Amino acid sequence: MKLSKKQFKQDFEERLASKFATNLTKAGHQETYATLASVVKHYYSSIWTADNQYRDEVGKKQAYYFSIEFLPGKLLKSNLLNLGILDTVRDGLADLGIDLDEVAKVEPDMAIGNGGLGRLASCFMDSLASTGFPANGNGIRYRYGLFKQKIIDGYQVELPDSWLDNGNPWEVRRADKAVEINFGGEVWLEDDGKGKLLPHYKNQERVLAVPYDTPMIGFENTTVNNMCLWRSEVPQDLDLKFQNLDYMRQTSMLSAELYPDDSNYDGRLLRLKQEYFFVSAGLQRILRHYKFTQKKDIRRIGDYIAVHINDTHPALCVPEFMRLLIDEYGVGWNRAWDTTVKVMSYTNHTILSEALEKWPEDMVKNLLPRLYQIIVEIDRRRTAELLPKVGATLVHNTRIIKDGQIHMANLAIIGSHSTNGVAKLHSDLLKDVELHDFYEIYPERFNNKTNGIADRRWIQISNERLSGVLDETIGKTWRHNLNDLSLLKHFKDDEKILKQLQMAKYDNKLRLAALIQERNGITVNPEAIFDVQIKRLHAYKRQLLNVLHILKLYFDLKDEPDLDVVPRVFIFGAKAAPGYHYAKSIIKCINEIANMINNDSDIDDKIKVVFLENYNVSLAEMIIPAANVGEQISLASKEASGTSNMKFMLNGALTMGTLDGANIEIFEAAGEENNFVFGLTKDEVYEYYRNGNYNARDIYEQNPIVYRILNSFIDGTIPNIKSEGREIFDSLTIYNDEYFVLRDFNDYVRAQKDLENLYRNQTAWTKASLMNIANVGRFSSDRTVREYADDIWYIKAKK
Ligand code: GLS
Repeated sequence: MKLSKKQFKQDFEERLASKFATNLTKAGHQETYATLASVVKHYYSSIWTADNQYRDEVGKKQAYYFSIEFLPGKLLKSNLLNLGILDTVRDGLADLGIDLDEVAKVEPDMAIGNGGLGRLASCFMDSLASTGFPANGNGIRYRYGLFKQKIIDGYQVELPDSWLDNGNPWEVRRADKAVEINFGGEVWLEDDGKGKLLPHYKNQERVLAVPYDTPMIGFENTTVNNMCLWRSEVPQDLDLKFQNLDYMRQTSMLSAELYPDDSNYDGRLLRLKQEYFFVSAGLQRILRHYKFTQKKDIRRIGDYIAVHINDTHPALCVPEFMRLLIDEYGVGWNRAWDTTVKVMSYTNHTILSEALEKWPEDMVKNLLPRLYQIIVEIDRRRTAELLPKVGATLVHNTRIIKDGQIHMANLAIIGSHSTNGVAKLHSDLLKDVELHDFYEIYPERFNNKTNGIADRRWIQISNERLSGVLDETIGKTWRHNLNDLSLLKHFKDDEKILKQLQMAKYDNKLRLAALIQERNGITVNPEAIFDVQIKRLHAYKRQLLNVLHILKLYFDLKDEPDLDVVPRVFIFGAKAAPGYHYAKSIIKCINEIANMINNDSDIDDKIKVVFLENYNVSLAEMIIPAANVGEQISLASKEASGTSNMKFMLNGALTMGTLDGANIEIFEAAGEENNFVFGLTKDEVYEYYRNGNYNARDIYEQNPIVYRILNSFIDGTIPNIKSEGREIFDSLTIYNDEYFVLRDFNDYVRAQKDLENLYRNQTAWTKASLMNIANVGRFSSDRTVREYADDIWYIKAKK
């Protein structure tokens, strides 16, 4: 949009006066932020309204991304950037004596997601709007987002994330578009007199779902999509006898809290209720909107909408869409089924067995009696149809209802036309191993869509320093098309450009060093290698392997204080699920090891260990631009894709990584020689599984370095970790090291040595860094969403 600085300043001052009855000299940070957001909202509202109008008139097909998590972070700067007014507003505010960066800090992170899965959904939201696709989000407006992490005495303590206390300026409550959701009670079918069976209900629990819409603004275009988040409330016309506190409490509980577990299935009733709540609400709204705007035959709806099931949490989309089509809109079963399969598509985000949702049949039957009937019928018809074609074994292995449980992945695969994984290796594993039986039956449904990242947030906003160097070196087209970063390759031997890249990195390191000083009271040397591992704390991600290596360096230096090492700052950021004891023990150990090393005068500046508490999107935006190295060291086959690996690459960090998830594609793109590859391959891991011949205890007993390191967890070397140290020691030596940490240790140490050697040669290092940046284009989520749009949803971008 076009905006002059003068106009902006006038709008801002007027709004400040009308909204808060105050002026520039008296306004506090909250008032300044709320005023700014309100002005920005005014700017985009007309674009949003116009785009909605356009969609209704043109009636093009739209996609709806159903996700139980989104992780947008802060929206102020990205809205400004996408509207094309970031610089104007920054300058205008500066004229008024206000620092935009300070104002931006006031906004709470919108953290209604756990980790990679939720963040991916938000990257997609940005990219869908920025590439001009009509595609909307659908989720839950949790009153409390992901917990805030405090580190107290080395332990993780969880505090509530009450992010809505000061209001949310971006959202629009649409009470007129509320829908009702029903749970429990009894249902029976009765002939309607014309030979049609219709459901009748008794004693249902009624909940109102109220949508809150947040605009997803495209980058310098006219597209504004909608992220619709549902809040649960008590229906206003509810009989007085139900209007009791208990009922109100229960109802508001539904959208009260995000489940704080990543890649883990939680079998609690409330979670199942949440899943049905946002699925039913979203589908009802879509169908109503279709009826209202298109006025076309409901049986053609498959030509106008695509619904995406993001992981299994929204898999109830399949039976709920069937229910709505059949019971509410009078469509016959066969037509409803064909339409459902045509409309739905599904992404699998993990092969970890603990993440695969299965709900007890009785639970589903009691909570969602009509849906249960429909699921049983889907299963029955499919079994009857497929038995003669593919035989009993395949049918049995792929049934939706098995052993008294409803298998959500099976429901999603069967009820949709597309199942994709999120990186090549992961998609291959789905086809070849994890979902092989499904692949035998529906080979055409399987495909890969390698994840991507919203590059605008992950460089233009978070790394202005590097962005500036790029603009000056290769022009600005990369800001619209990330593939244009490949132009940078021409400069790989240009000393001047390499120097500038180094300086940009150095400045970002200074910024992070200041933050570390402020938050942790630790002084770090900006010349040191900033070696970063930021992600959820999970055993398969192997933060522990990183820790063992740090201990090795520490003991090496204790033995030989004059050892010639390149100084390193090891930086961690990670939340553990509150109930994940082992992960919390690792956090405690990292913090105690940090205390031990940082306060050891023998070590001086050579190693520093920093655990930054409350890792979230905003913190990632500070850390990643300053990283020299990104640790992507999951056990091969376990990390479906990873996406922080792409953010590090974009910001010129080198990857220390295993051949897992999207790392493999990163190494392909940027060259193994420009990164550090180590560890077992997926095939070697599976070979161990087949033979059952891994013996971690042998490594512990036979490798004196490993022996010493592991003993330090239990012999008092590392202070204050009595039970936690024991737990970790036992997991490796007695419980046979589930994630092959000890098996990969030597090769990891070797790769770390290679890394150190390369860092000694700053020109060679920066060249490798440049090659990573230059080859990152394909990891833009603009590319990813285009593939979804073309191959799965069949939607077209606005020209
Ligand atoms: C995850 C995977 O663990 C990540 O590897 C992946 O990048 C992400 C997005 O596809 O999805 N699955 C999950 O349950 N949480 C994740 O972060």
